[in-house]
Amino acid sequence: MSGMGDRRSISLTEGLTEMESDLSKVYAAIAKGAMRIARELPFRVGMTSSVNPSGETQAELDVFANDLFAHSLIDTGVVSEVASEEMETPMTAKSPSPRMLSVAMDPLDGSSNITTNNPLGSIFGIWRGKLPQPGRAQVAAAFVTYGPTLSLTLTRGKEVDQYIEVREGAHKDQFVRAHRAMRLPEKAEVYGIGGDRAAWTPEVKKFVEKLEARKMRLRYGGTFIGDFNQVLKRGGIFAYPMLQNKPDGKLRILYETAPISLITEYAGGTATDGRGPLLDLKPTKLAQTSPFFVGNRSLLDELRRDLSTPGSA
Ligand code: FBP
Repeated sequence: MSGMGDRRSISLTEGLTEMESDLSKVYAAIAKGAMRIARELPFRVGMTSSVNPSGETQAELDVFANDLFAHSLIDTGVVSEVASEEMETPMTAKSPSPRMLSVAMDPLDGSSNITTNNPLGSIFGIWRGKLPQPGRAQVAAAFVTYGPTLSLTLTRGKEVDQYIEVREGAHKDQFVRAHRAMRLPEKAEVYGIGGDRAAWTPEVKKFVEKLEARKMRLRYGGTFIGDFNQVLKRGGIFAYPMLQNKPDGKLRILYETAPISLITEYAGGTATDGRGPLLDLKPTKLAQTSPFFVGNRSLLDELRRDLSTPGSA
C-alpha cells in the first residue's frame, strides 16, 4: 500500500495472532470501539450537565466513548476492571480475578477540540491486577488517533506498531499495519508545551527559550494525543509541566501519561515528571496527575539537568 511504512500490509486481525490471547481480545475491542466512535464524531458534539472526577464538564462524546469502551472491555471476559477519567469508580466484571487484566483509559482525549474538528484521541493502559499501579507494571498500552486517518498505535511485546484504517482495497474498513517497531527520530524537530506561558516556572521557561533559539517548530494543538503523535513521528518534546498555579500539572498518570510513557520508552524515547522516570511514579489515586515531559532522551536529559539546578534560570 503506497505511503505505508510497513513493506507487507497485514491486517490487525493477522497482527493480533502474534499477541497473547487476553491482550489480543482487548486490542480487538479497542479497535472496534474506535471505528464506531470515528463514525459518531459528527453527531455527538454537545456538552452534558455532568462533570468528571477531575471536575471537568463532560462532552456527550466523553460519555459515549466511556460507556462504549468500558462495556466492550468488560465483555471480552478477560478484563476484571476498567478505570476511566470519566468515571468516579471503576466498572468491574461480575467475577473479577487478580489474574485478569485491568484497563485505565482516557476514552476521549482532547474534548475541548470536538467542535473544532481538531484531532482527538483515546488512551489505554493495560495492567494485570488491581489498580492503581506504577506505569512500569503495565503489560501493554495503546492509543487511538481520530485524525485525517483513524489510527491505532499499540505495544507488541516491547515494540510499538501503528495501524491505519483503510477505506478501499482488499482490507477495506479494516486496520492495516502502517509502521512496525516504530522509533523516535534522532533529530528533535518539534515542541509543544501546555499551560499558560505566564504560569511556567522560570526553569521551564528558560528551557523552552533554548528550544526556540534552536528554531525547533512549535506544535501545540490542545489534544495530548494529537501533539504527542507529532513527537513520535518527528522527534522533539511534548510537555504539560508543573505550573505555578498547578504544581502537579494537568494530565492523569494512569489514564494518559503512563500508557504514552510506556509506548515512548519502547520507541526509544523517555518520559519524566521532571524528577525521575514517569513510569516509576507510584500513584495512590486513580485520577492522580503529575508534571509531564515526553520525547527524545537527549532533550529530556538536558531538561532534567536544567530542572535540577533551580535558580539556573
Ligand atoms: P481531556 O480532554 O481528556 O481532559 O485531556 C486533557 C487535554 O485536553 C489534553 O488532551 C491536552 O493536552 C490538554 O488538556 C490541553 O490543556 P489546555 O487546554 O490547558 O492547553
